[in-house]
Amino acid sequence: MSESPRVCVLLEPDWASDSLAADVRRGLSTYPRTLPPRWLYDDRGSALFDEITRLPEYYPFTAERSILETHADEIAAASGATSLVELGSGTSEKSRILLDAFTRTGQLERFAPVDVAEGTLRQAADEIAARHPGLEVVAVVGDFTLHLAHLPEGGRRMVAFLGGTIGNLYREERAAFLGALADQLQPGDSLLLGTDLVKSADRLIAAYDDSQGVTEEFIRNSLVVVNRELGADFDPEAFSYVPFWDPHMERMDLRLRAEVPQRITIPGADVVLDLAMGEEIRIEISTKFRVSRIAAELEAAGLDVARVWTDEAGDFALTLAVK
Ligand code: AVJ
Repeated sequence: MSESPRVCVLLEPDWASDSLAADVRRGLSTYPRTLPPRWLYDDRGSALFDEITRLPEYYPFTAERSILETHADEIAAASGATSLVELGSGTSEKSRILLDAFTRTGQLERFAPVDVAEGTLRQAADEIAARHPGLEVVAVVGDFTLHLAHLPEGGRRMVAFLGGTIGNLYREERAAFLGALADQLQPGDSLLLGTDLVKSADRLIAAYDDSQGVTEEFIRNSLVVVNRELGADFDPEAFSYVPFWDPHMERMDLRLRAEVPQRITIPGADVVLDLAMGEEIRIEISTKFRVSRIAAELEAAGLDVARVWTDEAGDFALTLAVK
């Protein structure tokens, strides 16, 4: 008999529209104008992201999965964890590879996926509980930047933060996030961090400007989310998609550019936005790392790098860092 998963809901019912309104007010009034990427993942956005992971150009997904497939047993052993916490778990597709490895070693007692998308989270938690009888599954509906203080405690924990999502954060945000996470960890607990690595601009641009236009639609969907949640009147088709590689910041910068001058009204955020022709809104950054920089940022947060794994091509890295 498998136990049914416990679900902890940390988000207030109006959390989404309240914090979206705050983000929109802040982000659209400063330059470059921005909308934070966390709002890309409504149902439509999550489905589009899923499609992105299957695009031939989008190498990070396959690269990270191949590292996990090759090294999951070593990762489980090196962490010594009895509790696996996954931040931004989504469908938990990748943690399944880790869970299978932990099951082979028999060391794992608890799995705690954390995500803002409650439906997806519940479904993943149910499936995992059914597949791993005896494993305690605690699903946490929460935001990985806000709810680090409420991660399930007990045992020796490994917190997995996969996919390269940390690259969405700016340097200061990464430092704040890693510091706050390290503060929550006990000595012996660890972080398994997935990061995309610096590579040729051609391959990076291809990965974020795919020939089928899926990424473009994913980025444009952010305007649809603001229209729906805050009653705004963005015309997504009045914007063109501008993805570029910023070689100084070593990050992809994904923007939407107003093709015509326009006024946008966003009642739910009390904002009226006048955009000149050619003005841009940054929707997402995706920072690419060098192994030395990952280590430096982790060490600055008080975490010691224990192991680094990369795929054969050196496209992506998984770093295990211990408190
Ligand atoms: C899920 C944040 C890792 O930055 O590569 C993919 C999101 N955006 N294509 C990334 C994304 C456009 C993705 N992360």
